Amino acid sequence: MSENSPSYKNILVSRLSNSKGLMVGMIQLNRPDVLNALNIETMGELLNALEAFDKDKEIGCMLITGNQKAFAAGADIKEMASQSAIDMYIRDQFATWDKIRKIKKPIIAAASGFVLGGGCELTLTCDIIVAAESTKFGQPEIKLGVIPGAGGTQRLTRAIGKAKAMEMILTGRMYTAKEMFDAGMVSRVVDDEVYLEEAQALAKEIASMPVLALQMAKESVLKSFDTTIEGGLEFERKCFYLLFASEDMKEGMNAFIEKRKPNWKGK
Ligand code: DAK
Repeated sequence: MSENSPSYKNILVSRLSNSKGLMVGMIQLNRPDVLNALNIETMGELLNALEAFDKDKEIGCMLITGNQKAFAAGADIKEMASQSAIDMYIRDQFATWDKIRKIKKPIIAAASGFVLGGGCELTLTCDIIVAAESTKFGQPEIKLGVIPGAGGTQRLTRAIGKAKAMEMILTGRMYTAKEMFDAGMVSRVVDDEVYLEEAQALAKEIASMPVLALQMAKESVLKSFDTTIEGGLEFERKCFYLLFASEDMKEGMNAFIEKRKPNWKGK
């Protein structure tokens, strides 16, 4: 079912339903003339759509994609070029990027074509990256006289380690999907013809899981990036205990014992 809001100019929004009627919220970046360059308006629309899906009880998982030629070739250079440091500081137009990090439900990036700069950083903000074989990943900011500004130096380094992240960021070169899979950033590389179907199938599978457990699993995994092992284990245990207060936990365990399929309530 397509439900594009007329107020969105740069993204297409739709819902995909799985066999249980649970939904995936899909967002397609749609500025093909500029390889989906992420201008401020597009990022605002993306954030709005993600936040709406995050609050929507029917949605269990979200998917962000672009088109065959580009997931996104970075932040919009033409929009950025004339800005002063103080303009950027005062307007804080990039604050939308921080808010994407706060989305509770899992987000899958279905990547293809160019995934560069802010585009690459956007995939790193997602929770799982499925990439078409011919996808090209890169952090070319160095060639523009800057550095990654939306988490690339931090999330990429955590995803693929210091040596490879340094090479990518210091050279600005492009890397294949297979290289990024081998490096541990991409979870799955698939044929160009089917990358979107594969990503959608994965999103539907995830959307069929109990949503509170999905959210707490996501939160716990992300916690591992900014805490000690002790702190992380403690956080995980509290989430585990907390889920015993959910109806879905009772349903999941009873369904197992009664040898039937669970019927999730999302509470
Ligand atoms: N911005 C604006 N326009 C872009 C663009 C971009 N990033 N990338 C491509 N385009 C436009 C081109 O200008 C061209 O427009 P016209 O000339 O037709 O008007 C059209 O898209 C087609 O591009 P090309 O003609 O260049 O296509 P090619 O196939 O020849 O080349 C390319 C494809 C991807 C190799 C090339 O377009 C390219 O190098 N693009 C720029 C890639 C890049 O440098 N990306 C990094 C941008 S910096 C932050 C958040 C985010 C960021 C920073 C801070 N905060 C939260 C603080 C992110 C920064 C960046 O991403």
